[in-house]
Amino acid sequence: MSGIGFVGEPIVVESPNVEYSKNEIISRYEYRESRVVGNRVTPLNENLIFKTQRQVPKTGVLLVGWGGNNGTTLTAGILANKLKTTWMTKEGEHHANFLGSICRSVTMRIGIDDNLQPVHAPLYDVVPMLNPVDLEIWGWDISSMNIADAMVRARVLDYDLQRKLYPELKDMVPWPSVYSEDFIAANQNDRADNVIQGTKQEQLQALRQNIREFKQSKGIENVIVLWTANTERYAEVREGVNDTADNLLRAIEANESEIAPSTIFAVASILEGCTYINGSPQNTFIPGVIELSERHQVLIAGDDFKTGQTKIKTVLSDFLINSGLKLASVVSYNHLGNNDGKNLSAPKTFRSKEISKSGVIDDVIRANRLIYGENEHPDHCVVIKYVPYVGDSKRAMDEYTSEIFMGGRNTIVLHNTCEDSLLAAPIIMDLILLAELCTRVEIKRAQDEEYTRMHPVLSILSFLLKSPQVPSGSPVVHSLFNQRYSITNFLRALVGLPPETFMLLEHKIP
Ligand code: NAI
Ligand code: DG6
Repeated sequence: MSGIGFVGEPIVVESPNVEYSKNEIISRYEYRESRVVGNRVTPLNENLIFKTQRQVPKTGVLLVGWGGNNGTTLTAGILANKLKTTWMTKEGEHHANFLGSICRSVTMRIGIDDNLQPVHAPLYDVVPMLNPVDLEIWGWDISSMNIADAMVRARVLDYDLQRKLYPELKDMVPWPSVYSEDFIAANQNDRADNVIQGTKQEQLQALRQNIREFKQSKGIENVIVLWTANTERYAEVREGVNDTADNLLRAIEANESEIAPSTIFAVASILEGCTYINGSPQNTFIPGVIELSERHQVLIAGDDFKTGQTKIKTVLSDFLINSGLKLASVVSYNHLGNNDGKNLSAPKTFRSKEISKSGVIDDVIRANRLIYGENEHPDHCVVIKYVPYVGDSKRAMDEYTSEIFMGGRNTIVLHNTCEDSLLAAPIIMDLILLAELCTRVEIKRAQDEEYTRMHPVLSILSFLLKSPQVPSGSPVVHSLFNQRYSITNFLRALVGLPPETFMLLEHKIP
């Protein structure tokens, strides 16, 4: 019998390298790399031990920008799954689902069966993961509109679904937030009726108090703070202001103008020991914030959710260049009519998005010195236009031109139409679920006494982010499949399984 097998329950690895106890999974893992000096390549092995807590703590997420399209769509989507809501459209009855989430809708190969055929399992059955319907959600917004009306304002979900969820969401009212007109587009001003007054230090204290009260009132053990508010302009990195953790804390006390609202949120979150995720492109993680996260050993991840166009771009550029074709020009147009598009119509906020969207093919280019000279790079142009009529239904048009064999040209044109927030919401959920898992993982070298938490900068979440933050000195990987296998291989490592190699040697030895 042949066919792809599927395990529909939590997997248990039987190996001398893995121990399952009531509370922990301990995995002994041989990490293999090769050191290259000139043309000499030496294989290296390092023995590591992972320890994963099996009990998922009660977890809450605080969304900054809760009343926006992403925030309301995520909240409504998780609630609809929890309530198993069904709704009608002209196509018939729909059921809540988690399509678009790698944690809930993707399987990974875990081995082979007796017939040497692959067997797959859901990611959430490899190690214990938070079930999204158990997540407590709350947040802040500069707009005081309750989440039910904000969902209606977003014009993302079907009418009948909105109607069914409205009563459940109408009493959820975002907390007032930190607002600075200088950091987002002026066209957002009329939304800002829910703002914390006072100095930056007072704002920081108010946010910290919100986090503490959320924890206490709902009995939450682990809080994650996630920015899905408007894209800000880049903050200037100034010596003595935001270049070190101490300077940043002093600058907040001194009410310095160049401290962005998102940075105040990141600082509040870190000081409260809460993982902070940045879903927008701005440079929230200025050096002072990164140093603070390292000092407090609090996890951070960013920047900018990776939904449609950029995912395709990283796949296509990888496909073209790693097929030996010379990608020479990439032109990406977007138009959209939601509030994100409105905010991005200002040059300073557009610039943040342009930087984030433009860097995503750099690593695949630099890895190939056969095709590209040292400073050579394809033309790469990113255009975003605000067209209110299309609402959340973003249009992305891309043209890829490559040089092929013997002077030929290969041009690929794509047109993608999709509700932006329906792509973003499951990605936000995955960021929360994977970040939560990372708070339960500790690691050490076999010879070390003590375990440590993972490096606070969570590069493992790169699959979900356009412009991944990585630990200082670590390479940034944009290739989508490499990013995905870095997640699934990491999960395999937590239960003592070797990385996926795709070699299928069991079928190649006569
Ligand atoms: P949105 O404009 O609908 O929502 C943003 C919300 O943030 C609004 O409700 C606004 O009132 C609020 N806000 C603005 N400044 C705030 C502050 N200082 N504190 C608290 N709330 C504040 O935008 P949407 O579509 O939800 O996107 C959110 C962010 O996610 C944007 O930065 C966008 O660029 C980014 N993003 C969105 C993607 C998508 O596919 N939808 C993908 C990648 C990134
Ligand atoms: C215009 O592109 C609006 C943006 O907020 C994007 O929709 C968002 O960044 C998603 O971009 P991408 O490239 O991941 O589809």
